[in-house]
Amino acid sequence: MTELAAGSPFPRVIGDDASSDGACRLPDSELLALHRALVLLRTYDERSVVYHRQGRIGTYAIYWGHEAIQAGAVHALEDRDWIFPSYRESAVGLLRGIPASTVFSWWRGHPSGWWNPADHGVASICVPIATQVPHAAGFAWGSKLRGDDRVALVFFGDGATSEGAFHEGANLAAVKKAPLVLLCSNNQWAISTPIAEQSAAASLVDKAVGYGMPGVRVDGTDVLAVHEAVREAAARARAGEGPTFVEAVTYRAAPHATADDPSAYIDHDRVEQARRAECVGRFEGYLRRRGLLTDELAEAVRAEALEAVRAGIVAAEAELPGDASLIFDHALADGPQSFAHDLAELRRVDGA
Ligand SMILES: Cc1ncc(C[n+]2csc(CCOP(=O)(O)OP(=O)(O)O)c2C)c(N)n1
Ligand SMILES: [Mg+2]
Repeated sequence: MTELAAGSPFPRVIGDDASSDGACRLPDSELLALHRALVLLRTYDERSVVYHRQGRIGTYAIYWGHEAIQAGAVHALEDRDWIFPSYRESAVGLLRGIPASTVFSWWRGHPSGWWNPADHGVASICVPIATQVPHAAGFAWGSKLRGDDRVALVFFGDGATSEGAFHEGANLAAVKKAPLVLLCSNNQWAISTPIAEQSAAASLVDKAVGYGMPGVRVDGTDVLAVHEAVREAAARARAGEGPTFVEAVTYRAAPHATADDPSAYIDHDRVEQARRAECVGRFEGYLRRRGLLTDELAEAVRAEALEAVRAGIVAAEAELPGDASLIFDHALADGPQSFAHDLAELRRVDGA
């Protein structure tokens, strides 16, 4: 079995030291905004694992190490553009103003965890693998037909590229020249299935050729490389040139989710290596080399994020239990009569 070699044989901006850092055209204010975004995502993720262990949220899909892909991509979009997340990007809405309490409520299975996608340009989180890809392709095509200049960006994993829904969405978007960015977070694992058993392609980005769209592969631990790749892809989309496949390569440094024990299948050395080269610390090193980050500022950013996240879990826990009827109310516009029987049964069994 071959895995992608450790290291970064593909474009990156953040080097190991000042002499290997590449050029970056972002203003200092944007670099610091990216840093706040990374720290907020990291803090949300780390606290979520604690809250899960305390029984305060349900099963949780950890994204530790994916923050550079998520923050780099969101910051490369315009506010009017739409984001289509999978469960791995459950908290990406925090970067668009969705309160932490809402995302915690989602993981608590509470109705206050639902949001209106139009409010923040963030679609509902999709758990069935790759189903968000055709949603995003359809949205992007609609945006083109209406001429409203909105790009869609869809997040999905390496495993998702094996799904029919990925193929259908990517193919339709390319044929219709829809303004779509297909962003693959290649963490090299689909639960316990390694990339080598997932695809025989030399790299996932090679799939772009078959759909007739450009593909670009970047180091997913380099927030600036991701930002640049997505910015260029979004510009192409906006210019009417259709979708782009961006493969952001990382290595899953945490369990698939809180219910997973990867010790039976993962390469522990690679995990250690990935944890040492993790994306938030890498970017902080870059900012320090550029004289933009001090210990005091780093501490203040962390404290602000922690406060937002702590307030979020407290607010989520303060919600009254949702009424069981909501399960049925939001399933179908015009539900079958059996729903009434099912609800009565639910109330009887659960006392709900
Ligand atoms: C249609 C469908 N099949 C199977 C599953 C079970 N499942 C949950 S996560 C996962 C792995 C997905 O891997 P990948 O696309 O690489 O995303 P990652 O979890 O690594 O972010 C699978 C198979 C599912 N959620 N949906
Ligand atoms: Mg994966």
